[in-house]
Amino acid sequence: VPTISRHDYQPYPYHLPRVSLEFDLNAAQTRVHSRLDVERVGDENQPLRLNGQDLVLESVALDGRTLSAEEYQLQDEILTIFPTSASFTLQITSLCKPAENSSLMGLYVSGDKLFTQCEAEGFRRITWFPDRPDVMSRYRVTLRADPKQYPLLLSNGNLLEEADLPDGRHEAVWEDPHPKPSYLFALVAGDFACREQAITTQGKRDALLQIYSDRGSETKTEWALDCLVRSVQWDEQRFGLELDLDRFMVVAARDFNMGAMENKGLNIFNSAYVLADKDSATDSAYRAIEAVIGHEYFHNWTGNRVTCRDWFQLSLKEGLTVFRDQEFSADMLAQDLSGAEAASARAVKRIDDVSTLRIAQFPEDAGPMAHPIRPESYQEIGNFYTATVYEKGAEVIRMQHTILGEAGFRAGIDEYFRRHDGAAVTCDDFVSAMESVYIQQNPGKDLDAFRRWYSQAGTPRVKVDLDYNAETRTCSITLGQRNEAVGIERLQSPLLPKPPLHIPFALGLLDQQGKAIPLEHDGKTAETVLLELTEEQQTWVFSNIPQKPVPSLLRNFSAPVIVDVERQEADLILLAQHDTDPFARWEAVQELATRQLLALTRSVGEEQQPEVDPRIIETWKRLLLDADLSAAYKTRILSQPTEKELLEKTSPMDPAAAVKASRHLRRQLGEALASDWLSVYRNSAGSDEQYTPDPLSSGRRSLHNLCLYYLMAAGHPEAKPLAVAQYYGATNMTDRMGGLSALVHFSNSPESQEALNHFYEQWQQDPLVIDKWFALQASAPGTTVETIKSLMLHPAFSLRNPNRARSLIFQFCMNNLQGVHTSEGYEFWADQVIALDQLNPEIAARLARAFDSWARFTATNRDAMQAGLQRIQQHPTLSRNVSEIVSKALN
Ligand code: DPP
Ligand code: ZN
Repeated sequence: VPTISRHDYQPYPYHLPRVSLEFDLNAAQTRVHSRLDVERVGDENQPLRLNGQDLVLESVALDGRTLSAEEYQLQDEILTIFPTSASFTLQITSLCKPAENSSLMGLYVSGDKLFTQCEAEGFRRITWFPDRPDVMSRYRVTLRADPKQYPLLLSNGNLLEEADLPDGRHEAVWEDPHPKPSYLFALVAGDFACREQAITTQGKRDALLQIYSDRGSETKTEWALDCLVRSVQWDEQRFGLELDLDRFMVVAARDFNMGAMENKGLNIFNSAYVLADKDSATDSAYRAIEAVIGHEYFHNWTGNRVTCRDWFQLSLKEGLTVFRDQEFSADMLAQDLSGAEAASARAVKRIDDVSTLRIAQFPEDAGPMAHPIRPESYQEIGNFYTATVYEKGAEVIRMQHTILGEAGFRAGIDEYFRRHDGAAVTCDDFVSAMESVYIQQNPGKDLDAFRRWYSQAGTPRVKVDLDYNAETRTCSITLGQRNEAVGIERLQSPLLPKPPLHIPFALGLLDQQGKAIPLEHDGKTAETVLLELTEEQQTWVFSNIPQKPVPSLLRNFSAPVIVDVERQEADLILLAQHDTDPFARWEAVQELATRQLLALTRSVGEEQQPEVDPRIIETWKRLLLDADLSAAYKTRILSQPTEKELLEKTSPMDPAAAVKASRHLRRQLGEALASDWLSVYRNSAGSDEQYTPDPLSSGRRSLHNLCLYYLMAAGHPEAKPLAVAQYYGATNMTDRMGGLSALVHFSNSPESQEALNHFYEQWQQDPLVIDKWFALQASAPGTTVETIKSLMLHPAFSLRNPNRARSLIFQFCMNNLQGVHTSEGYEFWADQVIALDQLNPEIAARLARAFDSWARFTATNRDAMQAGLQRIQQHPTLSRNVSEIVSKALN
């Protein structure tokens, strides 16, 4: 399999200003006629190379003359034409087979409808084309189909005309006024319900927002449309970016590989990120819909108006757009709040995002797939839609925001669009726009060290040393950074030290009573200072420090690094009570719990597990009863680190010990504070008032469910009856799922089985709810491979539907540590990777990554995982996707 390198980029030698496509749509076989206006930009005699995959070529004509098979070349999914003039027209007719396309890339069938997915390289499954993001064209699209089966025909841009055809079919003609790369092309055909809203933009343009979904589900698109309206307003207010289309459509698909896709003017969404009502969706589903609707809408500027020159630049649009959707969500949580309340509301989002980063990205950055946010090479680009490109990419954008400040960042964004609107550019172009502002703010400095975030993989470690001098009343803080070679870097340049990065490090100091000490820095006095670490090691000295302070480090998680510092438990407890930075406060509590958990893992073989440190229980109790903390924040600060996070910190990685320690701590916290959990549970009960997914009431529900969880963990006599009552009495899905998961996770009892059966009976018609039903069972503690295999025989299970495969197989393989880390578990996993790969390589390659960190596990686990990887590797028909993953893992 060839490896593609970033440095091999060559501009495409032709322009394609106009593309006209005609589709004779049919599920079994669709005929596509394309007409390309081509202009040479490079030297003479350059062949024109077009990509095509799984297509049947019917004819090629150059300037109206049909070419014979000798006049073109067709080899290895490349069609080569040898034009003789500088500008010409190429017409191609080809066939594709949507119903046979289980990869869900290109044109495919979902239910009785047709959808497309083109990013990254799916357009080549539709027609022959230079399928690369730097070729931008204006598209005109004609869709023809049977009006009974496909009454609605959608594509990008504006609807020019609709007509009934003499042969009984109908047609629709669409034109997109904005030049775009092929990966943003989309079409949809089928019968849909539509919910719409007319809006007027900031600049007084009228536009129509539309959400299309299966007939019958239009009752569940109110929230998505509301999120879309708020996304449009937010991008105007925060970034001055306005909708540039007359209509903006979102269409829900049941079968979809990703979360959603930002096709110009015609976003196609996994229905999981569109459909919600109080009876079927949880509060977190509502929040996820808001984030994804925002994300795809924000791509209209960051991704579509300014796109990527090549796929190595993927983080240019993804990192930036994730940062934007995170800010959108945080602003929505903090709406109508101010001061400390707003900060705490925003911190809830920050905590959730950092947890995701640590669970998904830190391990990636330490494993065989480690890559910089701008990868240097790939075999299959589909494998690089990663937590690194997305989530670490967003952290790298956030650091630029932190360094420049809100106004400076906004000025940088304005400059970015001034320079690059309408173009396909690089990550470096983005940093240069930001740097133009940085230089104004900091004459004589630059962002050279910052740019290394784009070329170096691995999570940097920052060591903190504090030195207090009572005589001079000064405190010096020394930061040192370590960047070790990871993944492929080890093989390439194991001895080269990696140069230092530009790391913004936010710091505060508290006195021994927990009061913030004002710090003088850069001519200002503040409670939080931003230290810009750009060298291996630097020291900052703060004066007028009355006593030895307790440092509050990496406030708001100002950089994606690991902090190494020696701290006493007492300092952590002080921070847990007093830190005014809500993120750092949460972090201190996590650190306390992690230390306890690690101690428990070390004594896991001993007869008696140690008692939990009473100071931890005391800290937990105070936080639980603290009237100043919001319920949503309390839920985060009182949740112990997940089994997966703990597993990452054991060395060698020992899943059995991580599971046992987690459960031990959870039970002890449950028992020790039982009466408090119970009273908070009672006080946080909802009334039957109208459900809304607002931050306040969803925070209350999350705390309510957390209390139930600890009560169940403690085996409290009242817990099970409460869970049963909550499950059957719930008036919304959040409470219902809270009751059901408490039952299923903690008691393998007749009540839990009855509730599961009841749940299935009630919601069997709703695929998204049945996904939850599968997922809950897949992640339950008692679930074994046998359970999963019998659930796979359930009539509602299908490997072909990505959401269903994710809800059962991925949940089990990725999140059920107890069930999957067994020899049968690993065997099952390998079997499923192989089976999925025959249908859908993108999805299979995701599952193939479940045991990337196999080499860090205890010997027994390690050998069995390796055997599974080898068995996959030896399979005779492996996709490029899975083969890249397993060969890197075994390297
Ligand atoms: N659909 C994916 C996303 O929006 C890829 N662009 O991130
Ligand atoms: Zn995206």
